Amino acid sequence: MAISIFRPSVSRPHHFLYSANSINSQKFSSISVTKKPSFLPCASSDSAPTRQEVSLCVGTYLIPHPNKVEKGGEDAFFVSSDNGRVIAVADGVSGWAEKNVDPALFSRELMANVSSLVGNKEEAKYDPQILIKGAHAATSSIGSATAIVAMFENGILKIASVGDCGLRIVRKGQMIFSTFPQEHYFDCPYQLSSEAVTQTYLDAIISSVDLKEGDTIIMGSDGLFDNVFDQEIVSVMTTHDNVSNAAKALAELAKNHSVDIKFDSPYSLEARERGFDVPWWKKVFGMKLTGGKLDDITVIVGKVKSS
Ligand SMILES: [Mn+2]
Repeated sequence: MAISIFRPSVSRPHHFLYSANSINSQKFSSISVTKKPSFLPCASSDSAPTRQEVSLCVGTYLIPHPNKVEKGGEDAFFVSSDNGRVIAVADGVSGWAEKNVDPALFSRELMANVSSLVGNKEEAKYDPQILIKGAHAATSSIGSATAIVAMFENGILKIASVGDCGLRIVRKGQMIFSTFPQEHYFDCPYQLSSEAVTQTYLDAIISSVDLKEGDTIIMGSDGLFDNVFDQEIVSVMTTHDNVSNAAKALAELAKNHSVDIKFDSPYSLEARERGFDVPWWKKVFGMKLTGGKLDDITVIVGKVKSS
């Protein structure tokens, strides 16, 4: 469906919502078989624009944690049907499994609520923080999740993020924008939760970026950013013009790094900086903590096109 960003919601939205429920319906023959990339075609304006209109082409890819392939992992994401005017990722906090709670329930319901609010609630359509507020309030599952929501409107990307999902923007081979993770301590991110004591939309980091034609947005769960350096993201973006291929290539790079015990990943670098490392007697032999981080990996790539 093609809708210019200056005329959002001209028809009933049919959003693309992905969660483990849908991945369960896919046939998995092995860990390496993943959900096919999804592709939302570019918009083309059918009226004479008063100025150059821009819209997004969006590609997505999700690879579940190797031990969670059967259930589809605990990440969930959302791409609105109007060329990805709204994109979002939620990452269910895995610690809930220790309390016999499926961590995927909260993240999936949160994204389902994002989907219904974008389709139905006027005030939530244009403010990502208000969208997070509404989706969180409507979520009744037990659990918690980190979440990021971005909205593209009139050439401006508005972003709200709670926790350690992330977003990068690449322009002409350079990373020009990056979100920063919020955490209580190492490996414990800010999160939206069923419990009253945790974070809310008020804790979200809010950003706004003017986008130009050709810019690329990379949104993902920490499974991407803990395993792939920003420079690698830039390099994948410069070698893949197609957003679906780019999302798939990034997710597969993250997956490969995540299972490589020798790779000095962003995650292992961060861990060492925080004082986590191999025991002293291993350091004597020149050893250090390395390796990627096994996790669900969600990647959304959006490219700004003139309509
Ligand atoms: Mn994660």
